[in-house]
Amino acid sequence: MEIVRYARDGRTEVGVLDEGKVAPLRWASTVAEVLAQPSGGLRERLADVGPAVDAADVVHLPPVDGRTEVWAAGVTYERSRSARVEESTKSSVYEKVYDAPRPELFLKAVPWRVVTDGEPVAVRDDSAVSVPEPELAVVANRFGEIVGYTVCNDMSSRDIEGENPLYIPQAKIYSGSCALARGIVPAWEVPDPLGLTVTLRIVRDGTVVWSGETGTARLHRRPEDLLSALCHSTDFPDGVVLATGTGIVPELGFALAAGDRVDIGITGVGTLSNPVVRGREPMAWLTDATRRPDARKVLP
Ligand code: DO4
Ligand code: MG
Repeated sequence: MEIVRYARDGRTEVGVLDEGKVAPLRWASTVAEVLAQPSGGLRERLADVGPAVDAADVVHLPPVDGRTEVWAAGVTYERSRSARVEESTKSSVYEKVYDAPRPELFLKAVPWRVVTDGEPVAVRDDSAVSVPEPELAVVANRFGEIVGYTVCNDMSSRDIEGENPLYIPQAKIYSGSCALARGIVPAWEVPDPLGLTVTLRIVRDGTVVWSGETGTARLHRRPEDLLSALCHSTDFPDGVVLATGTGIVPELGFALAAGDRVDIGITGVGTLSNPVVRGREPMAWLTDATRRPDARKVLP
């Protein structure tokens, strides 16, 4: 079962996807409203739905809206630590943060800038070495309780970040840099979040040109500790999505190219597949919902 946001007959709804059918929640029309609820009783509230339709008859939208922010943690796997040390002119900051009590956390995206499965992700046109970062993301409500999980692609410009860590916001936050799977899997359906397999495949001209795999067992920090650090001094009235960091980073010689496809999977949580474009212009549709790639199917 997944909490999904979708468009149908010109309306945006929030509902539950189960066995190929989508049913709208009777009591909420935004994910933000769902995440403003306490976790107690959520299971029962997710059963309070209207008539279901075939999932094929709706257009899935990213599972975030309103004031829900997407944040990300960094250097939470040994592979990420070693990759930053290799790419950066300031390697010591990454070595220090890996074991420091305070984790690295950064704002990744606001809802309108998030894309979902099937929509393009982008590499900056001033970056020569960009990569996808497949990450387990926790979804928390306004009370800081983990209510679900999803898949995040934290697209990153390695060369820009590597030049100077102060460039991280530019390397990480731009149009097309954040993709989330189309659904949020409720926490009770992911009993062992530290026992998941994460896979990444990059397809170019029909051939897999890079692939990798890791497990969330290798996370160096507990997701609840990352969330607690994030919520320490910040309120999230409509909840927050927190990507927990990548354990898969291609070697420095590899760079994503326009036309590639990025396929990510996390067992029990979901999949995310996105074509890659280059530059800002091919992502201009983000600023205007009527220009979403699938908009024709959902607008009146
Ligand atoms: O320190 C830079 C960010 C690293 C990151 O995004 C990750 O480890 O996933
Ligand atoms: Mg990352």
